[in-house]
Amino acid sequence: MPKKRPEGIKDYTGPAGGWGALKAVAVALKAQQIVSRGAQTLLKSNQPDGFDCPSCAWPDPKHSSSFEFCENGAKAVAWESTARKIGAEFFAKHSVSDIWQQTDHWIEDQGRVTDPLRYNAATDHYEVVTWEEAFAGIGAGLAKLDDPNQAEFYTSGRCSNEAAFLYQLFVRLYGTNNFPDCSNMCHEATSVGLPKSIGIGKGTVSLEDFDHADLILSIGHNPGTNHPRMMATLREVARRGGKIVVFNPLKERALERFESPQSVVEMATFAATPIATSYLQVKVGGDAAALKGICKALVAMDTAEAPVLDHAFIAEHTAGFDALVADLETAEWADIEHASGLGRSDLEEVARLYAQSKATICCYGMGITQHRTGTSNVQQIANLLLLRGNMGRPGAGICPLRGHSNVQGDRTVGITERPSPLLLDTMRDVFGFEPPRADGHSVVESIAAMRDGHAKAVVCLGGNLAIASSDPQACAQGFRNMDLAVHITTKLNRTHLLMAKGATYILPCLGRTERDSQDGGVQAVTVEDSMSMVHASRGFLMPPGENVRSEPWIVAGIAKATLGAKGGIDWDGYVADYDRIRDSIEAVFPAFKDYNARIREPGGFHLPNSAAERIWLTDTKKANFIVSPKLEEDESTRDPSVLRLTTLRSHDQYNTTIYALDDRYRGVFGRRDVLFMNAKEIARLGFAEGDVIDVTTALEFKRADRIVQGLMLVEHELPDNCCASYYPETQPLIALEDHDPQSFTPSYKSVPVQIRRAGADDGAERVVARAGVAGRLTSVKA
Ligand SMILES: Nc1nc2c(c(=O)[nH]1)N[C@H]1C(S)=C(S)[C@@H](COP(=O)(O)OP(=O)(O)OC[C@H]3O[C@@H](n4cnc5c(=O)[nH]c(N)nc54)[C@H](O)[C@@H]3O)O[C@H]1N2
Ligand SMILES: Nc1nc2c(c(=O)[nH]1)N[C@H]1C(S)=C(S)[C@@H](COP(=O)(O)OP(=O)(O)OC[C@H]3O[C@@H](n4cnc5c(=O)[nH]c(N)nc54)[C@H](O)[C@@H]3O)O[C@H]1N2
Ligand SMILES: [Mo]
Repeated sequence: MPKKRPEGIKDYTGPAGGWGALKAVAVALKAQQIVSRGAQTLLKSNQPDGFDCPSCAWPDPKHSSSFEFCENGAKAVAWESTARKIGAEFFAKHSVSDIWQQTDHWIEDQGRVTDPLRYNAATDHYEVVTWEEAFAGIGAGLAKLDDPNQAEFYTSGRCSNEAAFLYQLFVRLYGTNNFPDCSNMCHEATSVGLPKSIGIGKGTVSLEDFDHADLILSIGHNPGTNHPRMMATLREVARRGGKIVVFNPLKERALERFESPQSVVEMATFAATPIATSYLQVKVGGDAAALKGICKALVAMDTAEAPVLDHAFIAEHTAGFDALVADLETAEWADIEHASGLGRSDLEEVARLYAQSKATICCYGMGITQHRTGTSNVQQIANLLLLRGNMGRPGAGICPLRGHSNVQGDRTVGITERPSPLLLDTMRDVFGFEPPRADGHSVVESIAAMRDGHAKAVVCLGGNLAIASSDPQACAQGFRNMDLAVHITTKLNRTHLLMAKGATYILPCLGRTERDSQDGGVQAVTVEDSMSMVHASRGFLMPPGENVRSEPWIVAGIAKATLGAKGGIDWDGYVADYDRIRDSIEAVFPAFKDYNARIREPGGFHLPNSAAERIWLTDTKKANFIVSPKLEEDESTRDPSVLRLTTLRSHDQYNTTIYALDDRYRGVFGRRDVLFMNAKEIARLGFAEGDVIDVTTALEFKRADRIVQGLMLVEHELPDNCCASYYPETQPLIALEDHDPQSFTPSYKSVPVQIRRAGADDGAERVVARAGVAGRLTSVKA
């Protein structure tokens, strides 16, 4: 008899994709009341003449079929092009304290913001103001700071190259490099780690390489949910006999079996394609050890008679090989097995598969980067690929799965808190001013500066910074300390409810799907995908209101109000015709040669990638093998009550945006208040599935308010000593100081925690408390 599961928990036995995905698209469109408008919108996404899907950064195939959208892309588009709107009436009716009491899902679901707003502390309401009033207030607030370094300028990765470039120009003219950016919480380990290894902080493969790879190593990412269009690529690899080896503590359904919603045959026959050849359930945070084990096994297999390493490549193209081998030789198998949770024979088998593969691609995501060892994890992936020359040839290379649809482009056009001297010199030469030279703040450093009273103003170009960052206690304090907070946004979210002690403004902007008309006519913007392809994106839906403006227009408005004539920039000229912004981008970044001409070609163009051409822009002018630190001792082995928590996205969310409370492939419906653990571990700690527990931070960062209350234990296949839960509900457990020291990426995916029994379940609505941020995040019973 099947075991009885707690409320909202079911066994999910089907493949990923399939009819469930199509049904979910219909439900998402209906919920946003845009059935006919939405269907038409979707047909334009990721088409040569359409808009770039705002959901993920997976590239578009050469010949976009009219099906080049996916379930989660559809949800993102539906969420943006919703018919619901909030303007003066909504904000007159609801005080900020009232809105605060609502769930995050409710807050965003109210619809698109249609007017500029300023908070009135006397009434506790946001009130509609004119754009002139908003710009005047913001400009005066920024201009009066003693030191420009007291302002923080956040960017979330949905913003276009054009908006990002104007933003960095404005901020550098203003006088700071404080550019906290969502990539600081995401692929910063890639941006910091890979330049030292291979001389460029980006992936080296293109989509065509997947047609030529024998082996795909897929580490720490969940494409069925987060990059669904990638599933078509993995399915093709699997169907032509390519091997796919997965490293993931959770059994993610799409990586096991996938049914293509675009394949008539699979849909009609329910015949899913098996994806993973082997599925290794590495311990949370155990990848460093696993990668070391594979490298060690590979080096041990290499003999003069039967070499498995690419010695010619190593000699010609790399540095540091001997030091790497020496380190691998000293690593003990017992330590590797213990830290990775995987057996030596399994890792040796992966090494064998790898040795047999003529061309290998390694794909990875947040399971690799969001650890204290994030940067060295990325470098170890590079080591593994370099050992067999799998870099810069067809079918081979490194493939970081980027997050936001233009997070890579924002970086390329200058959003960086640690700018190179070359970037600053070129900015000086092109624009005739001396940009600030000192490094600025990343996200963790910005939040600390805000919390500790060093920062006085914050401007957020998109995103939901206070909820996306670790340590909501620090974030809430930080935002409330501000003299000025400005949010450029499509929708309302909880960060906008953390009122500055001075002024708080919300400025409503257009989304990707919408027509952007300026004096020079209808404009297109450009974005760069995960594989360095730059292409145009043109929205066509009518904006949700006449007061909603484009991001470049808003950035230029703030710049004019703050800087006046300083710098002599023709902001209005830029806004009238975005071709002029692109001309300036090209002037600063020569890789964008003939930018305006080339984005008019269908599909856009590819930015040069030095490592893909085996040009190594490193200190040694070679690709560097970088020895990883000694295997970190797993604290939980010293204290068996300590578990390692990893924080995940559900299938129904986009980062902090919760579309709905289901996580279909993991069998969770109508709730997010769960902690996944394996059945044996639940029993070992004296609990049963369905028990309600509180989770606290353990070890170094333990603190009384680092607690999340009222989570329900759910059995899920996970390694021992590990547990998993949803982001952002578990944010209060993660200390701001718990991050990778090299890249400052928060350690979102290995948080030491303990669990204890919560109050008895009385059937009342349970709330996931956010310590220090009174109010609820996601109520359980919708
Ligand atoms: N629909 C949708 N699409 C998205 C997003 C979204 O929220 N929703 N977010 C976008 C953004 S910004 C990003 S960065 C990407 C994120 O895309 P992913 O990188 O796929 O993100 P996550 O869901 O955080 O988790 C990744 C996987 O890592 C595994 N994992 C957890 N800890 C470990 C570990 O220690 N080792 C290993 N090997 N694996 C581990 C988890 O089980 C999970 O399967 O997706 C982008 N696309
Ligand atoms: N515990 C834990 N924390 C994490 C992660 C994790 O895996 N675990 N992942 C991290 C990662 S990878 C990332 S990238 C960050 C995400 O951090 P952010 O990028 O800051 O967060 P999002 O939730 O993507 O931001 C959503 C908000 O963006 C606004 N928005 C949407 N579209 C637009 C637009 O077109 N223009 C503008 N101006 N605004 C828009 C809306 O107000 C929406 O509420 O979170 C990080 N936090
Ligand atoms: Mo991300």
